Amino acid sequence: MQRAAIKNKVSFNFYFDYNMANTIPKYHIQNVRFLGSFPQVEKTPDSSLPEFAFVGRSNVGKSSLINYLCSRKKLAKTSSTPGKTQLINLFNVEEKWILADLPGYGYAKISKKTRAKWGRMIEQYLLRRPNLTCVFLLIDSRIPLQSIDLDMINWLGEHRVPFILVFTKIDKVKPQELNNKLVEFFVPLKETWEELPHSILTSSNKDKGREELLDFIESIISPE
Ligand SMILES: Nc1nc2c(ncn2[C@@H]2O[C@H](COP(=O)(O)OP(=O)(O)OP(=O)(O)O)[C@@H](O)[C@H]2O)c(=O)[nH]1
Ligand SMILES: [Mg+2]
Repeated sequence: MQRAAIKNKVSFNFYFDYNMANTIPKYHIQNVRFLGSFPQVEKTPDSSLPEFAFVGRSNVGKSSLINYLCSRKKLAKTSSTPGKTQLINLFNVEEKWILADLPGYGYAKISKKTRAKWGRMIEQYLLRRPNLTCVFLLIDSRIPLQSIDLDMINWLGEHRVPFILVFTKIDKVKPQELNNKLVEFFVPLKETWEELPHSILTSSNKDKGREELLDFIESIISPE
């Protein structure tokens, strides 16, 4: 029910805003409560709060973005070694929404068996979590579109899971180069998608995109 109702809220507009760093943060998050780590969706606690999931390839910066959004240093465990997050980690934010940190996909250096297990965990979570409201699909802005990311984008579309794209690590790319990379990124998508997914550019290291992401969440959890 919630899914259908909220799906309409996810607009598919694509625009760039390079000037997102504000000196006074618009959002101050006071309360973040860790709800636990869960090996599969069936074990996650029921909730009627809207849930936003952070999904993406290993090492793309999911946990860093979560810490940045919540202005906490060690809420979600980060690491330069891919494969740090291995379970579904849930956090209650301000008793208003739930944030889900998921394991990364596509990490070559783990065993095939573990990779398949994580893949299943993510897929089942995305299909079966009733209060899942929107997926933030994180994409490393430094590299061209990877086939595994394209597969994920198309899979989300086919299964009608609402999502937006969140480009990470934009501090690592010069603005003009970033623009070119983004234009290239969307070329294959234009072949199959009528409208391009809504996209937000972020850098957890250089404070970019926090307000826009939180504005987006706010617009869904408290419309008007
Ligand atoms: N320069 C830069 N580095 C970043 C940024 N975000 C994350 N990183 C770095 O990228 C690496 C991976 O970050 P994580 O947040 O642990 O990535 P993850 O997607 O949670 O990784 P897994 O849990 O292993 O799937 C770390 O070394 C971070 O410091 C960013 O915005 N800019
Ligand atoms: Mg992580």
